[in-house]
Amino acid sequence: MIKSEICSLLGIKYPIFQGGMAWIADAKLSSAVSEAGGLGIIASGNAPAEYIRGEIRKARSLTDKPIGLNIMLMSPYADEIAQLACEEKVEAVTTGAGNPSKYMESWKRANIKVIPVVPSVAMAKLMTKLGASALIAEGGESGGHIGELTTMVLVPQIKDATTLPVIAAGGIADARAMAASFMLGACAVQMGTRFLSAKECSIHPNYKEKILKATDLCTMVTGKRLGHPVRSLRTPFARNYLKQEYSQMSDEDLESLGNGALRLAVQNGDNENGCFIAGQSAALVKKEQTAREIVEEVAREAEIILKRADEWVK
Ligand code: TUI
Repeated sequence: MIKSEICSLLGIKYPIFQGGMAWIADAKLSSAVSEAGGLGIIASGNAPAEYIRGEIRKARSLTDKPIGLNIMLMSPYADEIAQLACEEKVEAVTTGAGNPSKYMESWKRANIKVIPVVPSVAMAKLMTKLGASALIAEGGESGGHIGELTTMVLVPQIKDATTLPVIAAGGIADARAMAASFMLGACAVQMGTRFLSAKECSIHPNYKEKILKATDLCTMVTGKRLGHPVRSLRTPFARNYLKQEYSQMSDEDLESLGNGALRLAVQNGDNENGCFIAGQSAALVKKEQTAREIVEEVAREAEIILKRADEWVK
């Protein structure tokens, strides 16, 4: 079985995380992934703390396996949710879209494993110094808010910059990418887009259909003008947003154009006004499966690929 240091660190069977996707990664999806032996992660996104508390408790009622909480650091509720993680004693906190330094001590005191997303070597060194338990190296192939570098170049650089376990993310939706990640020095992977196809993922059917039909050039990046690039499916919303970035529209109006668009995609399946966040690996997601089928298939096939690796060298 494919195993690594992350499994003993977190008490999970397979070295597979489910990404903390805002509005999407709820109690149902995350508990299904954890039950299957991966690490299910509840996403806080921009949601209020009490809503997240409810999701954590619901997940606890559905699984007794470890669960993670992703804290989106640009959220207006980030302080409260950081505190909530301690109160609810989640096993692991992952962070995104910012620097979690000011929370690290309190999480460590609460015995929570802290696993930040690090988009650069400098951030990896800082998080290592401040006592993170592991690091997620997320390349720009991923969906949502992205950094500058690709997974292929980021993972080995982060690996060289830290002694901590490294989790690869961005562009990973199947066993081949998992095996490749291990070759780059990672000891686990995080998949977001692949789990959008999970039966337990409660996104609108229009969203799921778009993922299953996605092809190679189906995603694009918007938001560069405001300094927060976001990868999503190439839809009328994304095309229009990009057009407005090159128009005279004020920064404030541009920002409000994006507000609520992800929620419209997730809950209403709004093909015109929704922002359908997805990574470049959407084109590799072919069918709907249970979270268990996804976790077990990716783990089993990655093991086969890695075992065969010696056949390539004569
Ligand atoms: O966070 C993500 N993905 C996300 S967050 C999100 S919600 C959002 N929507 C619009 C604009 C911004 C956010 C949707 N998808 N992935 C992890 C990630 N973290 N990617 C990049 C980063 C990151 C960037 C800068 C982590 C740390 C960082 O540090 C900068 C600093 O403060 O030094």
